[in-house]
Amino acid sequence: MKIYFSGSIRGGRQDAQLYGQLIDELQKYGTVLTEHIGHETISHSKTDREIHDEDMAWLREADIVIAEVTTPSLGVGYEIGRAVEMGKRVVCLYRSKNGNSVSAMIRGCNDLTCLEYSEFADASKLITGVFNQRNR
Ligand code: 6K6
Repeated sequence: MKIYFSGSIRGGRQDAQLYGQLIDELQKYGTVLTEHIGHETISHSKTDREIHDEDMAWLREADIVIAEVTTPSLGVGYEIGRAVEMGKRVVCLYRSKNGNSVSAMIRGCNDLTCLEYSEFADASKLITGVFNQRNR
């Protein structure tokens, strides 16, 4: 199982540590193609074109996309939209904090699943459910 984990980079890195925990959890179920999203520092050595093309290749290769969408990010929204168009299974995880809510274009999309959680332990249970379920 190839898993594409999507999480904010230029949208803000306040949840970077949590992304790392989620990626560790996802590695129990398959290969996470985008492990770097959970690293404390992300390399600046590639051009934007190289980043885009490399990420799109991984997205095409993935069996499932798991996106953490609490921190709004243009790149994450773009990846979700492209993945939906590719017919991938897409699961968005989010925390409702400070009254902030996820975009209606994500929560209102019938072709993906949005799951709310509070703590990492809850997210871990949701992930178990996602991978124990054959269909969306
Ligand atoms: C490094 C430091 C600052 O910007 C970078 C760029 N590096 C990236 N490397 C790999 N993937 C990236 C990078 N920038 C964006 N992405 C992709 O977009 C990832 O797959 C994320 O899921 C998503 C984040 O988008 P933004 O808009 O928050 O950056």
